[in-house]
Amino acid sequence: MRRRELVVLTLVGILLSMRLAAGPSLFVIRTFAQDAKSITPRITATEPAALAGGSKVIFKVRGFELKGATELRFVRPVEPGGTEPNAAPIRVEIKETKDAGQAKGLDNKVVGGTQLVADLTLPDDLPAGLYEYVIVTPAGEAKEKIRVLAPDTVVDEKESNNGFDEAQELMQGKFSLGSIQSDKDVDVFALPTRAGQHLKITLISGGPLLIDAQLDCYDSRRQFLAACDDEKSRDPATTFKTLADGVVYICVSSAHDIGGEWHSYLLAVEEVK
Ligand SMILES: [Ca+2]
Ligand SMILES: [Ca+2]
Repeated sequence: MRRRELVVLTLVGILLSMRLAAGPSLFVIRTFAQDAKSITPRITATEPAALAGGSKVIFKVRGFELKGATELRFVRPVEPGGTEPNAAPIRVEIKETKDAGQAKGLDNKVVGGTQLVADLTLPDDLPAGLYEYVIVTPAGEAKEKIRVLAPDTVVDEKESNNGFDEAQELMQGKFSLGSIQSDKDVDVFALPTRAGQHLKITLISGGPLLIDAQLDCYDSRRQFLAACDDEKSRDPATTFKTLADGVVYICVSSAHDIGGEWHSYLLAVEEVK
């Protein structure tokens, strides 16, 4: 028994000394990793939240270490059965890279304190899909993805649309590109529906770190139907079944009543079969 206890004590001693020895080195590794992370270019938000084919648009990207970027390029998504991805024919002119302003109520150490602004020209026949884009900076490359939509499916959100009586019409099969332009802004859309439709409403923000969007849906009698704040990320999505023919009101807002720069979104409506 005594010998077994001695063996156990010795093993515990060895394990403790290994842990003590590993402690400082793990700390050093972690500190190193954080330092490396802080100088790695990274994208946290865009304006707008998606791009439309056949348009000229000012594209703003926020993130870490984007100052001094020399190139922004888009990559065509690989089609099913296709080969390697290749450059998408989106014309890019970088206008400026600079420090970004203070994000409202947020720490720039979390959401990034630099930005890039570019003029984009997208051809009419650019296929819709999820495109990767790459920003080349002196500190390395940052990559993200953005949706490109067919020109005839996109409706720009238009103010004022702050209540049921001034709701903006949104037909099924269309997307709305919008933004919560100011604190307490609410964007209300009127969606014509038929009884018995199973609808899914999805909001994809330009940067869920910077906007915490909320969806609230009401029927034509203005009775509550469905709501969502966060789904898989801070971007909301909700599904419901319509009980009668008529308009469904979709209200987009900030869960914290915060709006302004970097509060862009893409609103999508689809019928679930
Ligand atoms: Ca708005
Ligand atoms: Ca509004």
